[in-house]
Amino acid sequence: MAGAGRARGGLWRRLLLVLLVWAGGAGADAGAVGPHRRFEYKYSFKGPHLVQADGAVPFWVHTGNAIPSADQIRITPSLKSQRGSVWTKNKSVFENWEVEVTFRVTGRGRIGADGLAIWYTEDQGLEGPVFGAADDWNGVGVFFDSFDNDGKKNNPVVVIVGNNGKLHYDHQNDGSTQALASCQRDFRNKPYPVRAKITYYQKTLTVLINNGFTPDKEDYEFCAKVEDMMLPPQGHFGISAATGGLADDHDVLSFLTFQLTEPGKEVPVPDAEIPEKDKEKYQEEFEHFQQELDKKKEEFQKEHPDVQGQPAEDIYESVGDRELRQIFEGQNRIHLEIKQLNRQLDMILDEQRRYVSAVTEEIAKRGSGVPGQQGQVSQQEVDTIVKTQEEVLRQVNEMKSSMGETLQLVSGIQHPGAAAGVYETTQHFNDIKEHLHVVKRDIEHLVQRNMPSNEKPKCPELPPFPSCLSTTHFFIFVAVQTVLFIGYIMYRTQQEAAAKKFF
Ligand SMILES: [Ca+2]
Ligand SMILES: [Ca+2]
Repeated sequence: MAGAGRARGGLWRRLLLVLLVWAGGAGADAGAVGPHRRFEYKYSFKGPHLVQADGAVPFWVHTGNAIPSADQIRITPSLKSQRGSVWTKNKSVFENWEVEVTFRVTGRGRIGADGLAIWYTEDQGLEGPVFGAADDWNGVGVFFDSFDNDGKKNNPVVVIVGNNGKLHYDHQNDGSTQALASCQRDFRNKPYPVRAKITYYQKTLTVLINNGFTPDKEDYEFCAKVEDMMLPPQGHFGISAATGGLADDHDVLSFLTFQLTEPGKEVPVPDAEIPEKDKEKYQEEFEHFQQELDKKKEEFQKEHPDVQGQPAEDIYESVGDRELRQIFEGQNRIHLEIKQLNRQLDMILDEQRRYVSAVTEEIAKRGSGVPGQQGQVSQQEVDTIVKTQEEVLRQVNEMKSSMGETLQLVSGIQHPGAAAGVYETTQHFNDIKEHLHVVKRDIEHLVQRNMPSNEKPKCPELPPFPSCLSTTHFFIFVAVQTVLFIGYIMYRTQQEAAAKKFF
């Protein structure tokens, strides 16, 4: 009994701590201009004790091929033609809300299918053809569509589709004909879980995505926004997924719902205490977990009396793990370098803009002043310079967009074996190289044109080309040659005479 008492004490301490954390969060929010944000545990799930002993998720129903476990819900396993979904049991009545969903879409194929959907609908869409959930829904679906049904090479994509209960989802066109907003994001096979933050506040639905490339949980990027969106006043939150001929694992790690209250409006009163029946049930669950944990701990210590602290597999990493880690770290570095390069390009662009505006001002001044003064650059020349400058600006802009695309590409590169990604990156670098060449050429042009024509340095006058042979020199030369020739003949004659005498 002493063990149970300790467990109960632990539980209440933990509950108190959680309440304090929430209260702290609420206090911080109240100080800011933003809405009051309250965690709604009846519309949320999260590991590490996600399921009860009977395999059910408290306050949620799951259908189809969904498999809840302690730390996640596998909405579909990576098998062909699977469908699964999870829905809140109760309808929420929040006028404004926010959900934070953490999930992983993983598969061994370069392409996956079909995708995952986050829902807010009037009724639970327990079974159906729209990413594992029912069609003709009344509410909104945010689709993470992996497979490119319309062949426009624009998947994976995030699409928001609203429905009043009468619309049939246009699966063949990836819902592009019905999309209220969308953004292209690769959410498959990321090193960290992908996070989606969907906010419905003052009739505006906003979707932010953390693409799972860094461990930073708050690294959200804007994806899409729909204004003046009317949603049913009461509805179920849900998440569903489906596979087709191709298949991915669709795993949801957490689904956290918050009720938002506009500043100045009355903050909802906390829920009444947990019903006695539920309380007993959870208490029992908790004690069960606690006992099991203690038992496992004791067993482990008996079996491994010399091991302290962390288990061995956490201390050592395998060769494969290390390689993966190194590749990932390398890619992160590339990512950062390109980001920095992008910033530097921005700075260059700014400088160019300033230069152009300065030149334009100068032209304006000249235009109003006395035209055509000696030693000044002509109007035409300045115009040419401005045009060239504009061309350079355009090129740098193009380069910037190229860099942006490359950045996205690098973010999109997956683990080793993504040959196509690498190929495309190489292509991009080649493109950038070409752009750089164009910019270089333009700058050379610019340098040439910048030099006013009348200031071009003149070559010094060359002295008259010297005539190599004057008449006098010629005669002297001929005379010297003649003397030498005669001398030689005389010498030869003497030698021959001497030789004859000898014989
Ligand atoms: Ca699709
Ligand atoms: Ca498509």
